[in-house]
Amino acid sequence: MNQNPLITLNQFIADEQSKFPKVNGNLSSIFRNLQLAAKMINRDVRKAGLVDILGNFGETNVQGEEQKKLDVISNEIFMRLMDLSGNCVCVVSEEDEDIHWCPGGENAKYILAIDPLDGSSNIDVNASIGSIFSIYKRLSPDKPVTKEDILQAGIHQVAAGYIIYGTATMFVYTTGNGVFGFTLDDSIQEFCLSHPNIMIPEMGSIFSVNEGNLKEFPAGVQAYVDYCKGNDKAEKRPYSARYIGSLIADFHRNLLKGGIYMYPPTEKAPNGKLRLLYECNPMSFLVEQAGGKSHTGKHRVMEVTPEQFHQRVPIFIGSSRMVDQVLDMMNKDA
Ligand code: AHM
Ligand code: MG
Repeated sequence: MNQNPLITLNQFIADEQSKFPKVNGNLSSIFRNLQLAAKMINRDVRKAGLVDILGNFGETNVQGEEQKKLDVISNEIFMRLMDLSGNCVCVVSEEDEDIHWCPGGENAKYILAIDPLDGSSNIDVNASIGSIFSIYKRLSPDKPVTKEDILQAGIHQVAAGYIIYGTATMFVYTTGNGVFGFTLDDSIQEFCLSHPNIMIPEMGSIFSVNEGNLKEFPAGVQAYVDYCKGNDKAEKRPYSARYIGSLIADFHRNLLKGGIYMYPPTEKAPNGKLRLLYECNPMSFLVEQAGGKSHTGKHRVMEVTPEQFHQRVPIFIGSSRMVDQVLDMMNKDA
């Protein structure tokens, strides 16, 4: 019988908090509500094939009620639970053009950025999807929140993580002291520690990129993709191509096995596709905490000061030596 102690996410967070007696638990309460949101979204994702909630947003059902898409439902769940937490000032979400201000949260300390359900093209085809979050502290707690409080560079994140709704549901997060993964035990509805102190291998043999766009990538990126496919026994090339089109699924696999995920600039989209605040920054915090790297091709992702809430940046993220290699090839080409 497995003698490993059962550690739930709640227990783990409480233990971590007790190491810092001056910490007052406000962040833990946000985590409790994030966890609850994760369980509620998990429930809805799991029954999506049974109940007709896959339709397009805006359609009405037989009762004349508006049917909602899963990403809209997920967004509402996060907003409601952040409103209830009392510790969140506002939320920036991929689903909303404007900032969501939490009622009664004027004096709260934390700001949340979320992609409530990432990988939307995968929802209807039963492939892995996920939720992403990033948490910042407001800069001056005694003054009204300004744009600068929300537009902080990724290096100022106090916590970040994702929930992957895959073959199992996992909650993976960091507060800057390593990366920890918890798997949902359906029978007790608790996230249990399954992946302590995750470290990404320094070198991997998987590359994840939408090769359909290859001809539009900068020449250095095209050269790197070519290199990934080249033959070299000692370097275990050719690497394997793995791309499902769901950032969390691709990232999660590469985090555990070693690999690189890329969303390069293209002619049509010079800043790539992925959003800085709630896709690139949280993943970058996680990967760096796990010993990997994340870069836009010009800057370390977490050093980019955002200018807009929904800003996009190109991203090269994963095993450190693989990221170095693609940057090298891009520099040679520049
Ligand atoms: P979404 O937030 O609209 O779901 O888009 C983000 C997704 C990522 O999960 C994924 O890696 C990427 O878009 C895939 O884009 P593409 O289909 O252009 O390769
Ligand atoms: Mg997304």
